[in-house]
Amino acid sequence: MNDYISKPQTLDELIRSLHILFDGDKVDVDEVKAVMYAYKSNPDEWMRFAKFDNYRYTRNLVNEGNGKFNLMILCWGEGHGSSIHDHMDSHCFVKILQGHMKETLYNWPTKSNHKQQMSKKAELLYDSGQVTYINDSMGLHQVENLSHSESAVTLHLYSPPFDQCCCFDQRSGHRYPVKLTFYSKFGERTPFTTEEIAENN
Ligand code: CSS
Ligand code: FE2
Repeated sequence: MNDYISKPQTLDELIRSLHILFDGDKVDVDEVKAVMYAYKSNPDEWMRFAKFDNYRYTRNLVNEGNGKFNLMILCWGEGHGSSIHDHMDSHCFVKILQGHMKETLYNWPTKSNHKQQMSKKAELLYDSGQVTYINDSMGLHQVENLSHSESAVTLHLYSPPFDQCCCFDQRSGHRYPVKLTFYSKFGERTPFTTEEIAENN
């Protein structure tokens, strides 16, 4: 990999590198993590995608990765978090662009622990610049901005793309399907639908 691919200087260069890395059939997780890590967050480049909502985190589509991946910016207001969820057998890469995030990892509920509290595997804290990765074989997670005074912005890459996932109730392990929607696409607010109210994890 030459420097042009491995050391993207701007968000556009990062997107170009990701297109190259996802061109084939195989995904080299460490390579993708390293390239996302190498991109130095510059708010001037991603500000136009970072649209916040007062009540919950937003998902803002940045690039469709030639059908191979979805790259999106998630905006987390103070105290906003996701439910416990899976990733539909996709790769999930997350880079913190601004603020801090907490990730709580859970084991999958099994038949034997059915209707019991879900078991925590780990609690991790991430600072701006860091990159993390999860797939379903590693378990489930919940992602939160615990700060009461600072918002957070994260860059997510999912491959292959997916538009629904399963969420889980921590107290019972009960699972329910959730449709995932975009608050904006390519910097433009997506038209409001009433369906949206009950969606997203
Ligand atoms: N999976 C969540 C964010 S945490 S990886 C989502 O895409 O909405
Ligand atoms: Fe996730």
